[in-house]
Amino acid sequence: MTETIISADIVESENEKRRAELTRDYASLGERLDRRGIAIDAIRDKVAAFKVAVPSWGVGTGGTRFARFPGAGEPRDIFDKIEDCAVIQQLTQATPKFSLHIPWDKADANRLKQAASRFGLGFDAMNSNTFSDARDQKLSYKFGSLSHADAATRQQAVEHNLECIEIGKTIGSKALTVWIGDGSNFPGQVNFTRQFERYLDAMKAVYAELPDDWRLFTEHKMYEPAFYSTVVQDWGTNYLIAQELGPKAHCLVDLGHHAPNVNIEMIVARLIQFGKLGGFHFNDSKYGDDDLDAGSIDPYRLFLIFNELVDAELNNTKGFDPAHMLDQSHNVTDPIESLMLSAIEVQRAYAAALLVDRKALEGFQDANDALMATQTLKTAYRTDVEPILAMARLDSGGAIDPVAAYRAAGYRAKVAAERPAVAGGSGGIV
Ligand SMILES: [Mn+2]
Repeated sequence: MTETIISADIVESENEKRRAELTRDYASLGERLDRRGIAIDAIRDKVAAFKVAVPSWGVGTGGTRFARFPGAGEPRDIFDKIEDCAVIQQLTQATPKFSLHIPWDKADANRLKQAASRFGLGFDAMNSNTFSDARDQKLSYKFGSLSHADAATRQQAVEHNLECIEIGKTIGSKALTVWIGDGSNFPGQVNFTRQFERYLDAMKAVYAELPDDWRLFTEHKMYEPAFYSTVVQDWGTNYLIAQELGPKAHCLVDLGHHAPNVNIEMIVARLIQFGKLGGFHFNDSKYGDDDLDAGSIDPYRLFLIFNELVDAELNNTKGFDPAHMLDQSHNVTDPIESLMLSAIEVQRAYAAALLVDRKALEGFQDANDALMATQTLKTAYRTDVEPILAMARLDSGGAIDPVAAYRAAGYRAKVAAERPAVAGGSGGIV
């Protein structure tokens, strides 16, 4: 029996307030979907089975390069973070796994395992960090890590990634995500080719130690912290890396890591087609790597990405098994509330994409009927799938309205009293 943090009575009484309306809304939507030849229960079951991992660094308040304004009751260490993740899972039933960041979350592996299993949580991908210097680190990453000009610094970065794999093996993780900040700030500062060669050599050393049942995710990002050139700057370079390394290497797509207006759904389709889509860091952006809440700026783009994912899922595309993770920075909201709603937004995009009439769409595409083809997508996107999402949560033991239940429980005020504010913390803005 796993423990829960929010009292079951509170969740139940909050659900009771909304159960009758939800039942009616679900029946009404079910009738409308039935007219379109869609069985609502089948969609609900798929949504209930859809999970997205929470980043451990997401439950702390983030910051910008200008300042960080800490929130009340911020987690002080990984064990507080695990409790916050447990709340998110309890109320949404969408996030049974969370992702560790090393060295921020370094702790005794047995304690980590015990703390997670108390709440029935598991560990998602391990995330290494060679984009900042750890306190006791010998060589600095100021001028790069895995692609550094100095062999000893590269070796140190390789060893850090191997350590992440070792920790992950003991706690049951099955993937390593590598994002580096390496690049340059001035034309001429680095030789692009030599720098990338050094990176590939270092990554080959990491890949060589990857267990057979693990996957290696490399994450591209156009710029920042490097402002002139970045070693792993786009999906093309990312694809080259995955090809060079081998079958266990895949590309990770962070939605905020592209130039504005880039057609991310098309990148996703390409990576699927060539068997190299590893997974996602979901978030949203207006200008750059804003790390805003998933679906908060451009929910249609999120839907269009899921349109590609559902297409691959329904086609039983070989090797298609993307990892889903949130990667956001919460500066003005309660991180737990943002992460709950973001997990739901991702499920919403998935649910809506499941409603696309794919046979009709293919017909319109073959007939060059652009207007009806795009309307076919819009019909699915415009469908309010909220009753499906809420019913999936309710059936799984979660909350019909997770934010309402969370607020009714007074969790934030409770932890604010228990967790004195700490300077700095480990809120990430990656
Ligand atoms: Mn990311």
